[in-house]
Order: sequence, then structure tokens, then C-alpha cells
Amino acid sequence: MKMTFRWFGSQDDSVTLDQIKQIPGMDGIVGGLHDIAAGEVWPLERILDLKKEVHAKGLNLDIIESVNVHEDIKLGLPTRDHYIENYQQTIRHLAQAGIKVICYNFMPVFDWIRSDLAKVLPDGSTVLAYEKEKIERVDPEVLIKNVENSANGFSLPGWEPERIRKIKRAFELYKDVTEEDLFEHLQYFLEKVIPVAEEHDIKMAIHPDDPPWSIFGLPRIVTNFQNLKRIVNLVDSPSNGLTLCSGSLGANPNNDIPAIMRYFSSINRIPFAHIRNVKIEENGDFTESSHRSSDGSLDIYEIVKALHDTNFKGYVRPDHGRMIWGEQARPGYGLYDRALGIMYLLGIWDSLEKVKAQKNKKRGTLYL
Ligand SMILES: [Mn+2]
Repeated sequence: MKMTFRWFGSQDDSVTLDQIKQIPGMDGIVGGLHDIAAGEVWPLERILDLKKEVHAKGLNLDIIESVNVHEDIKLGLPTRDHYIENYQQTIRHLAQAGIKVICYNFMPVFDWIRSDLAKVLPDGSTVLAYEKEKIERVDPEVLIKNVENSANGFSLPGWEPERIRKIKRAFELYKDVTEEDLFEHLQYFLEKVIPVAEEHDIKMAIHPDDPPWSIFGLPRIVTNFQNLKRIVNLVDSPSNGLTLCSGSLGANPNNDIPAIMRYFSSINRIPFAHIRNVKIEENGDFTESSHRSSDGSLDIYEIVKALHDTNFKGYVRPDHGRMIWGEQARPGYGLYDRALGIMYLLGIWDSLEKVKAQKNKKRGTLYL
């Protein structure tokens, strides 16, 4: 398991590479070029500059999150071929810069959705939260305004202004798109990009929908075990993988996250895992809690153990963290609580390693 940390670049992050480097166990950065619109080719020079900056601090840049998929591809419009060609070219450029994993998602119109970016917990920390009733009665355009106004001045990944401006038209276009259509459009996309990724030794890693259910009547398919299985089989290649995100899938209590982790890790389809906890209420609302198992609804120990038992060699990052100790940062992406989360994950991992080593030693003694 290689531990990583998402970073938005020196111009757009409150956290510095120097700070990240001091977190024990850091392998590298999960980076991106967040100003490039979906569908455009990422210039090789820009990728190399980012890599140079990260390497200068002794950190790796093996993962990109995310190369966004143009809406026309998700909609299956005739214009998609042009955007798919651009995506293929971006894959080639990323490979030239030594990137190993590309995270992406296939969510129509919206990326992740929350009703609150700074819900206050009893201990005074603030977290991202989701109240079903609030989401169900809010006008999507009001939701966008709310998100913009409470992001502490940062742009949020997946909520880029260029994307959101086209929202009305997007709703129109999705009116008759079913989940089956979306599967077909994903298959069309994967059939074109996976061979390019495979040729360049890059793993494509689709991120689950967050939350994993339909919102505002829009179709969503990256939501549960069955659908994930179907997706990795759409194109059967080691390059067609998952960014298995415990918190996104885990917002639906019917998703057995340790079992899902175990299955896809054992068939080598998790190049990248996001691990965080989430506390689900009886009515289906949820808040993002600290990583500790007892603070949320997910058993983080069992999730890490599922990866450990299956000899996981991929990348992990703590997903979001709470805002604690008065930190001002992009919601979910502060330094302190994500660093605490990393120490919890590494603590579990190291304990499992120790137990394994002791077992092997005992076994060795028996055979002497
Ligand atoms: Mn995630």
C-alpha cells in the first residue's frame, strides 16, 4: 500500500508540499491540472512542470485526479468522438510524464453533492454533510450558489464554473437518458480509451458516484457491487480499474464495503483507493466523520484488512477530512484531519503487517 495526499497545486491549496512531506509514510501527491476544461488535451509541458515541482520536494506524482470526462461523452452525442480523441492524447501525455493511474468519474452534470459544507459537530469540528430532505427540495441552481459561497474562496473539484454554467442545457439533454444508456456510453468510451491506457501501462480508475444514488432525476450507475462488476467487465483489461472510495459507496448502508474491497482487490482492479468514514443516520442523511471506526458507520479496520489480506500494492489516500483546530482550507481538504486519518490507516496497516510477520515466523519454526 502506498500512501498519498491530494494536492491542488501551489496556486490553489492552503496546504504546502513541505507540510505534506512531514506526514509520516507519504509516498506522493495525487495531483491535477484543475484549470483545464473537460474535453481539452492536457499539455505535456504543464504536466511535466507539476511533476518537477512535486519531485523537487522528494514526493512522487503517480496519480492524477481527475481527468474529467466531457459531458458529450456521457450523453453519447455525435461530438463525443472528438473529445475521446483528446482524452486519448491526454493519456499519452500523462504516460510520457510517468503517471501510473488516472482517476475519473462518469456522473452526469454534477460531481459529488452535499447539502452542507461546514456542518458543526458536537466537538466543534465542521464536516461535509448530506441531508436528503434539503437536497430534494432545493433548486439545483440554488445548490450551486450555496456551494460557491461556502467553499472558503476555493474552487471545489467537480464544481468548476465552466461546467456549472451549462447546467440548464445539461438537464434538458439528460431528460431521456436512462441508466442503460449511460452504461452504453461508458462502454463506448472505455472501448476507445482502455486500449490506449493499456498500451502505455496506465490504469484508468473510475470513482463511484457520490452519493451512490440518483439525484435530481439524473441517471447514476457507479453505485453498487453489481454495477461495479459490470463496469470492470465492460472491457476486460487490467487497465479498466476502480478508484474504490469507501465513503462514497458507504453512504448507502446496503453496500458492504469490506466485501467490495476484498473482491476487487483480489482480482487486481483497485489501482487506487479512497478511504474515509461516514456516519449514516436512520433517515439516510449522512455526515463525513473522522476516520476512526467508532466515529462513523464504516468499519475502517475491516476495510484496510480486506486490502491487506489480498496483498494490495496500489495507492491509497485519506479522502476528505474534518476541519479542525481552526484551519481555513478547501472544505474536506485541510491538512490536519487528513494527516490524522493517514496515521489511523497506517496504524491499522502496520499492526496487520506485524501479525502477519509473527505468524510467518511461527510457521517457519514449525518447519525447522
Ligand atoms: Mn472519493
